[in-house]
Amino acid sequence: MKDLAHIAQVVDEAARSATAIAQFDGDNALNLDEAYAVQAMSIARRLDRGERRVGVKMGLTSRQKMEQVGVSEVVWGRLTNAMRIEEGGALDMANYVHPRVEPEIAYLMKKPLSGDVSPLEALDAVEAVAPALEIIDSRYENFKFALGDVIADNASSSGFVVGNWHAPSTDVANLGIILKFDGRPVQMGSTAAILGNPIRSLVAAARMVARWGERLEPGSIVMAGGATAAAPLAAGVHVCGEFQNVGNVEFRVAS
Ligand code: 0L1
Ligand code: MG
Repeated sequence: MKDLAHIAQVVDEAARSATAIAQFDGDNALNLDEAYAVQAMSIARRLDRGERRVGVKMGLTSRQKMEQVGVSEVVWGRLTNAMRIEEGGALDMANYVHPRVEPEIAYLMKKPLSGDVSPLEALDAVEAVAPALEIIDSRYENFKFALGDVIADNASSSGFVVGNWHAPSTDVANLGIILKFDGRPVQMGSTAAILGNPIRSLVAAARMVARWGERLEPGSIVMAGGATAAAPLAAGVHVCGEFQNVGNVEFRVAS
């Protein structure tokens, strides 16, 4: 019998102390239900320490991302206020194991959304859209994991930065993106890489959270998933995501 609460403690401690851990394999390999149960328990530990839920992240929403980590299903994780980095702010490498950054689209919800919805219904629940960057940091050694591992580890969620909000009618279906380190392009892509259109990620988020008795809450943020492969961060680097039509989003890594 697997001790899911103990596994939740292990992943939570790994994230809190920025320490790499081994995958859960053999008798401890996690199926999907077990993995999402572990994720819920590890986030409950954060909430017990005073963090607040502020939204949801979708992960592995592009082919490039799936290929990068060898996993082929969309996943979701939970965002807390402690993960948010101010736009233009700084990140301290000491709080991460091996962080990577990827450009995304963020949705701000104005109405609750849950279950099977159409793209139009999803858009009707949106208050605003913004360019965003996600910092992912798998707590597993060498960024190597199976599907159950990564779900248990909150879909590698560790930080997010949101740029300026725009009206929900803003067309974000196919925007060019350049991710730059110190002014040098390190990734290029389009928001169309996010399930063909980021609104599909919001539709998937509504469906997936409902499976766990949750809904996307008004005022919460949904990170729609990476539009390019994730780029490894290094001390001292200045990171800028340049998004066609909707502007830049930036932070720096403290040296
Ligand atoms: O946000 C993501 O797409 C990451 C999901 C987990 C896989 C990874 O750590 O790259
Ligand atoms: Mg992501």
